[in-house]
Amino acid sequence: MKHFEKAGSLQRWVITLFLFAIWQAPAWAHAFLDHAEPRVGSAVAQSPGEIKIWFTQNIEAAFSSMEVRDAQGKQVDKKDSHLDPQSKSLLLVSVPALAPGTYTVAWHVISVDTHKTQGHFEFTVRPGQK
Ligand SMILES: [Cu+2]
Repeated sequence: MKHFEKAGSLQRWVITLFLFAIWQAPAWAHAFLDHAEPRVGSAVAQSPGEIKIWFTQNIEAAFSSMEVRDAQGKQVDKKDSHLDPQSKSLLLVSVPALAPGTYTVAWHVISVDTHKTQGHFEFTVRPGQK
């Protein structure tokens, strides 16, 4: 009896792993935020000049962009979001000197396999921050 219980739990484990693999597979082909500069949720002492987001895979320049909004929801970036010429997984946008406050970076991209993803994150400009 014990033997069968063991086999059963192993079987469940294998099935769980299998389902997880199937469920994960499409996500491997999507472009998600890998890391950003300024870092997601971080506070920086000075206005960054530009925002950079690295994605987990290459994205389509024509269908990918990001925008930066202040706490009032006003768009503050220079509307020049573009792919880095050297890296098709790095999206950039310029910003003027940002006043102290919290900013939201919203991005939506289409990866080279045509899948659409989007997201947003915040960072704060806080003079005196080390
Ligand atoms: Cu995909």
